[in-house]
Amino acid sequence: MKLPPKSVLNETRRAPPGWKKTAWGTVLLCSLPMIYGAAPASQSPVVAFSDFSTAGKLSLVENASRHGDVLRLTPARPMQRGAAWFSAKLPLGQGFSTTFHFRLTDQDEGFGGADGFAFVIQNSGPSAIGSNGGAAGFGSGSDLWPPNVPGIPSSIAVFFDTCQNPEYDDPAENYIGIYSMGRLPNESASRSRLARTAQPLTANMKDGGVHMARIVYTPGSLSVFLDDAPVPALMAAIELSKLIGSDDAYVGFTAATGNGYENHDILSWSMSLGGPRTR
Ligand SMILES: [Ca+2]
Repeated sequence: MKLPPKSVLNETRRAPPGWKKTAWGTVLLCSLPMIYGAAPASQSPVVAFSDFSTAGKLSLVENASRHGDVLRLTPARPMQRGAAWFSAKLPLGQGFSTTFHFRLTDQDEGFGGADGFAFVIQNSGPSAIGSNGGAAGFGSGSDLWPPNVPGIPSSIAVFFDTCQNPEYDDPAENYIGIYSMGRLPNESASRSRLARTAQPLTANMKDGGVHMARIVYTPGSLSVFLDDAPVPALMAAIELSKLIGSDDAYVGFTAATGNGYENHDILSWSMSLGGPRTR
């Protein structure tokens, strides 16, 4: 499979002022001002699910479903994959902020839960989905892992990975990574990993408790916050239109299971659009 043009990868991996690229990702230099406080304007949310007791404008794909008042991306069964997309493209070019709560439960005994879920921005369509197992519903299937289906082209995935796959060079069974192959089918592998969290994460994402994530895009950078931490867990230099071909995109979630499994539940989801402000 061809890699994206080198200029694209170099562009997305270049650290902006105040940040430094390291072996594990891009980090904020501690001695510099708290520029990560910039976040999109507080406008009326364009996505607002306080729970999922009603379907709203969601496109549910494969094994994703509403389960009571939660969005269950996959049930805790082997070989599942699911996606849920907001049914209209959103104009993301001026920035966005999205917050969601998630809970991962009923882990299998052998793997202790797998494979995780992703918040995905994509320019492919409202029925897009990738492979199962470690591909987490956004990536291409491994040569070692049927079904060998392609990942979602023109996508960026913030992957909350809960299973360490040696074939993908995963650093742990509990980390967050940002993945894109540009216009090509995405992968959950090391060559598509633009950034990942330092290890270990303070939070155990598959402890069965409710966790909160916030993802902030300002043109040129994407930051990911976990739970109530005041600083981002990770950040990557990203220009949406250069990676996925447009500033207008579908947004939503994917998840998958393989031999290991767990319930991947989203409990709430909101998203606002707009330009930078100081929070
Ligand atoms: Ca993995």
